Amino acid sequence: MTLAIQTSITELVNTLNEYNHQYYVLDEPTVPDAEYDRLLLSLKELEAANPGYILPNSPSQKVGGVALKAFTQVEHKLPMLSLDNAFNAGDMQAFDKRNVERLMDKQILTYCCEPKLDGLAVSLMYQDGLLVQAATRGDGKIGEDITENVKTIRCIPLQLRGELNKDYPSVLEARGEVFLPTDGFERLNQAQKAAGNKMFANPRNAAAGSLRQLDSKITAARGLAFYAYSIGYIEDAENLLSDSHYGRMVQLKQLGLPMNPEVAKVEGIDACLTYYQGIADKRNALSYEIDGVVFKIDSLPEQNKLGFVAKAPRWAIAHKFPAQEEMTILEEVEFQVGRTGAVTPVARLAPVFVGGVTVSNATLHNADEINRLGVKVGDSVVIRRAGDVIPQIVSVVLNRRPETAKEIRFPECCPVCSSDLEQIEGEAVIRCGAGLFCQAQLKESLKHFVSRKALNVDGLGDKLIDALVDKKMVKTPADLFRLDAFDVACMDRMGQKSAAKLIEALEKAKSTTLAKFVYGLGIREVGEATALNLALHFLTLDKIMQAKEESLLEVPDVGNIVAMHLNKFFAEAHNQAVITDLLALGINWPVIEPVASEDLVLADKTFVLTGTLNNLGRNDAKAKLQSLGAKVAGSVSAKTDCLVAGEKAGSKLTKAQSLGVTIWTEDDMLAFFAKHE
Ligand code: I6G
Repeated sequence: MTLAIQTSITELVNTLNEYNHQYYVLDEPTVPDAEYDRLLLSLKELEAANPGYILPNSPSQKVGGVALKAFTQVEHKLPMLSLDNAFNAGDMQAFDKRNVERLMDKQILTYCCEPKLDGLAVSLMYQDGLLVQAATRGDGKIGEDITENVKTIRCIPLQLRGELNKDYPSVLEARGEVFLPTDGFERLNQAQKAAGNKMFANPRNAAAGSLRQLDSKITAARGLAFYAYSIGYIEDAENLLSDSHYGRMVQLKQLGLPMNPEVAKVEGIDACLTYYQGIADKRNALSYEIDGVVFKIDSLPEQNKLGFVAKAPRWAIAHKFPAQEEMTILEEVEFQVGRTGAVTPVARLAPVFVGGVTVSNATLHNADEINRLGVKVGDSVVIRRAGDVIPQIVSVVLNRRPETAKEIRFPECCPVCSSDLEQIEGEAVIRCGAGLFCQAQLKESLKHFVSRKALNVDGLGDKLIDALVDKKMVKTPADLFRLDAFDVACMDRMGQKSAAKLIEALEKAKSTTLAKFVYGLGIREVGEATALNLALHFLTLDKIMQAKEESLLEVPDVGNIVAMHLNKFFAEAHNQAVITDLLALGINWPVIEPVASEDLVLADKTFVLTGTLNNLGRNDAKAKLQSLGAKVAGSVSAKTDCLVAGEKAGSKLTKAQSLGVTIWTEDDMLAFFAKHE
């Protein structure tokens, strides 16, 4: 028995040390954090029950990995610790209860809270106000000297603001997180992909990779950012620094070090849990990735009383979000044909709980992606589910590949209709060229045609459309309006009542708008905004159908490719016949009156909408702004004239404020519309 325990401990220690090496030294993690955390927890439990077998090299005895040899080693003046984790409200309540009990005289404790960035902890040493040394955390005791690279991070001051010995002490170590904002991460990965280089699995690895460049010019180009999170080592600080953690953060900010604007001070554990939920709700709107929220006892005297356990402070905790990455098995790959004929490989996975839901499918995008990942059926894969984004396979755990792993073969013809597949040079997508003659494309086109933003037919779900196509009751979108209530009532899970309702909904959907109709046709590259621009520009369907490339190019946001797809779509006899049929069956829309140019009061103005608009939906607000001549863009830039900020506006609002862009509330916008009715 004891031998078995010893063997298990040794195996766990070796495995975890290997994972640590891959993560900290090579910047090439092979397993998700959650898998690492699980193994570490098993090891800690085994060690707690068998303290005699704790190995000196056990990862439970140290904070991180070892320093990279390419950089000079730096010994931290005070250890850079790690944080204990809480995984649910119960863990947080237990943390608070422990603190209350230890501090005895207080029931409600004040906490300082902030998002936990998915970045890299660094130490910045300022001597007489000058940045003299920057180091990574390394193993907590010894890190790597990354001074030259850190100096390239634009938001990190080389000289503190204020006066020596008045505003800051002679030696001040600021600690914080270096991170790569999400847009920079995406740009970097696109560039890596285009150059045929390995892509980074997450912003943390990208930040680490960018900081550990021997050529600091490369670091400079990566767009890294930094938020301070505490003060470390100090000398000659007598009476200079606040004894509140929050107070110290504000001081750091005054000295010129960036502080996360979300940092807040709250009273008691319930307020901590509310803060956590608030950050979880706005997580997707933040411009950087986070994996939880850090809570710290605010009072430094209280922190000192609480002290440390092993390698973490008792007075701080990271309340983690559910893991966004997990490992599972790729069981099968199926090929789906979409509305435009694109053949997409879909990974069927052994179900796994990730990011708060059970996931059993992930997209593999296209053949290039399969090659890039080098994935085979049977492999252990790391999947990532962030927010509402479709789950992705981010990497393959090669050292777990079974001998039976099978190569993934792309089909040679359409898996649905057996037509030939086409690949346009330079495009990654492989398509079935059979159009609506391919049942898969027909089904998806119909789903798009009846969707909320198109004809908005109530009660016509995906399953019913699949069944109508399978039974050959519908061969074109026009056939939907020829359906007979009696035939529909005979279908599975339908009755007379639901059939009558569907026919009624179809009748109602016949009255639409030109923009929705054009969008519903599902022309490639013609989304909602382009359809609206086409409608506002040409005013009638006939003119859109007849438009030559030159006049299409006059429409905002229409370029050569969109114009080509429009011309191609309307030139096809089959599409013309379906449109004629639809119009004959009674599809109609109100005539669009030409707008006098003096009514285009927002001509040449670029608007951005953000947050929740309570009175007008996002689409209606957009349409109204466009009808007054405005351009509505997706992101804030120096070219933005006005940002309309609804409730819970996040990073776009912050960016607009920093750029001095005019900001309207929803009420401001409604008042403007009322004036220009
Ligand atoms: O790793 C960390 C991330 C963020 C931290 C931390 C933090 O505060 C927002 N704070 C401490 C005290 C430590 N690690 C040790």
